[in-house]
Amino acid sequence: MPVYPAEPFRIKVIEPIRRTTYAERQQLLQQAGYNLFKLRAEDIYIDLLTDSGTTAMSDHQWGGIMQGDESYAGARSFFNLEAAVKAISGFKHFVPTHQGRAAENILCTLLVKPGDSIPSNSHFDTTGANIRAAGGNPIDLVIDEAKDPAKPHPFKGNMDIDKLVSFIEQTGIESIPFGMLTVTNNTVGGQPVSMANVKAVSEVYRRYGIPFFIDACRYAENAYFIKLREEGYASKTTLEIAQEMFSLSDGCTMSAKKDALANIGGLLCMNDDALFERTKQALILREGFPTYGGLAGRDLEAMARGLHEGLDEDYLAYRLAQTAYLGEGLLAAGVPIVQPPGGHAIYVDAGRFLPHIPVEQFPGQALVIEMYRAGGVRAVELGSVAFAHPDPHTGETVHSALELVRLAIPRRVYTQAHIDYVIETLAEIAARKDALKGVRIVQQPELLRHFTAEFAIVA
Ligand code: P61
Repeated sequence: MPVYPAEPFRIKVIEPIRRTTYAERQQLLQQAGYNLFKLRAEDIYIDLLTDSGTTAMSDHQWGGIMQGDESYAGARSFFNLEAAVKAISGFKHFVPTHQGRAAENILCTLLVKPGDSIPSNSHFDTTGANIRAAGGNPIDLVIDEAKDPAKPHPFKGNMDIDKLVSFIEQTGIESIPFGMLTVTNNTVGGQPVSMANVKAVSEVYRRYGIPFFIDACRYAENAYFIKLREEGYASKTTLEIAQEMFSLSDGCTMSAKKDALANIGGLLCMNDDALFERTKQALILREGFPTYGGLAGRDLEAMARGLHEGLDEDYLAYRLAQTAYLGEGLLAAGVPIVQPPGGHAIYVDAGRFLPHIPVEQFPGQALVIEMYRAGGVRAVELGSVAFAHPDPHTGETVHSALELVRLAIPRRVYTQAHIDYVIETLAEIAARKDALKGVRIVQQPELLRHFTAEFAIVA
């Protein structure tokens, strides 16, 4: 039996959740066009849609909410945030933004020209969409091991350095305004990137004079994986590991809704003085004045305090062990997952779990529908619904390499009994999985279709 880690906190405030009946869920699914983004959250029992913005904040953070300085310019809360950002990241400049994607949007608007390419280990969908919206091409160069869900690798999120070098050689540096690296690598399963890999990526980008931006949403979980798994880091603090990682780059985008333990917020950090001047202008146009960036002073305060708490090693040990507990429980129930378990989520290999459903009928979507119908559990499809796109040359649909379903764990929210309930729900589905049916898309938007597309069950 996997061991459930004891929580390094106790509960001071609770939020009731309600179990619906099977018949209610059947009807709610139909009304939602079988898209779980369209359900009302209060009709969900265990919500594993995302770990983004769903954190339970601490009493210290809630205290900061009361003390937020709401001044338009020069608020005290901004300077508290600045102190935290500088202590952890060491970057010369930063602006707050309302979310991670706003930071990506500003960076892409300022630097990407039509026809440019931005390499990364794997871009998340918002990053890819922001690059495409500016006319560029997001390029994923993750190591081959990441493409095999069953294959364990301690740093499965790594960039393939050989692929990066040949990509740069073939493309030419004129068409690569900056390069990225996502830590942890959400797209391939919340998998960490090793410090050795960050160093190698940094060395390549610097050799070619390409500015290096880290997508740092889950940098603290990544730092703790490095501490646990990489030689030479066991006695370093996660803060020291994070500082070393950031020092190898030229800037970062960050959604504060993950490892900064906040419900809203983002950051765009950089060392380049000229780029920072342009960033402030773009920020004023889109988000707000540079000392609040689209957020209330209280949000800046919650972020400042959350950034420190997110690096706490008792919390990180608990966090990663809770995720591993869910992963091991699912494996024991015969549910194939991306191995090893990631930091913020377990990714079920729906393609392998439901081999009788072809990719054109979206096995991942079929599974998330059934998880809700059977147990009121919400997860998200991260397969061909989220990632399939037309080939730029032939126009034909390129399906996702993997048909995954993500069970993301909100930080400090659910207990062992909740996690056990999720395992039991999937175990029950596993026993009758061959009867599950695929889906087809009835309507969809042009970009980021998984948020709003509607489906019908294939007869
Ligand atoms: C998530 F279904 N992630 O994982 P923002 N980079 C990375 C992210 O994971 C990320 C962002 C940038 C989310 C929220 C989400 O289609 C979806 O603060 C590695 O959300 O703008 C966000 O940060 C963007 C879920 C986003 C989705 C888009 O659940």
